[in-house]
Amino acid sequence: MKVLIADDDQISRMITKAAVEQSGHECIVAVDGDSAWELYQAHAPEAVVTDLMMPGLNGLDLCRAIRSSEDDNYTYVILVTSHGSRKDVLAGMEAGADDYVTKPLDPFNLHIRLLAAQRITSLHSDLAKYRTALSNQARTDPLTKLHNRLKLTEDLGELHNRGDCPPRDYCLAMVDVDNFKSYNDIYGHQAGDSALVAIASTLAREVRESDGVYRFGGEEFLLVLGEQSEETAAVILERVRSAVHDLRIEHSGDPDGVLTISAGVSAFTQGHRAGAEQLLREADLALYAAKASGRNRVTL
Ligand code: GH3
Ligand code: MG
Ligand code: MG
Ligand code: MG
Repeated sequence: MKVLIADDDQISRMITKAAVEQSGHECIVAVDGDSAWELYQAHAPEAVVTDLMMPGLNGLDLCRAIRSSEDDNYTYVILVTSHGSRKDVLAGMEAGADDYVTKPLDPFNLHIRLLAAQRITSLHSDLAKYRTALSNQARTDPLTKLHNRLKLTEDLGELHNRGDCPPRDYCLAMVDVDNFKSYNDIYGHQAGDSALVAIASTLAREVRESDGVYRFGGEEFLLVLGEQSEETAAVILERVRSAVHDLRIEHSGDPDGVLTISAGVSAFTQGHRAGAEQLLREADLALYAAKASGRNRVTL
């Protein structure tokens, strides 16, 4: 572990440092509470061994500062206190410390506490990884590996709620596979799944890394194209439509003989500041028009 030691007394500092190093850990040493706080922020140590009484920021202040700044990483805090000061220990634990050792410091005593520190911080880091993995999974469509509707709702919310700044111009494109029910009927559900995967990766390939590609529902996808005019978005969607056509996935139930998509585009501009819900409705209406006028096309 990376262990931060904070003590204003030079002899105590040396004794603690020797003990921590003897336990096999890397040391960062601070001569008072304020520099400890700075070093903590710069180095993100897994554990802190801190004296209670220090000029400026004391051990309790340091504990509180650490606890209120933590997000996913947990820092294990051990207080070094004088003998017999129960009140100090209680205050320290209430401020967020995990454990304490008394002066004069017994290296063995500190060693066994650092073992516990290692176990607890490693548990916390496993938990954080697990949380991240779960959160990603909840936002990913298992079939196509695209982002799902939950992630779309969050991303659109973020676009529209950027403090005082109005959202930048962007476009939405609602994409729907043509005559897909009959594709399933003719070729089977498994072939349908494979076709959706192929179409999904084509959509992702044809737009920029910074654009959003989501599986909206069954055979519907949504594209979020950042900083694009509606006309440019239509050009991009035309390229996407053509790329899906060029996959040449045979579909005997479709007039084109291959699987195709239709798309409806809507735009958020400074002149038309509709909310996300409204833009989704507009894209859906445009998609409906694309379907009504013959499919395999893009409509604004
Ligand atoms: P249109 O051109 O008007 O969009 O016709 P369509 O047949 O594509 O539209 P409809 O909404 O009638 O049918 C959608 C089909 O998509 C029905 C459903 O079984 C299929 N579908 C939805 N999700 C999946 C999926 O995950 N896998 C497979 N294989 N099929 C799916
Ligand atoms: Mg002191
Ligand atoms: Mg549909
Ligand atoms: Mg369809």
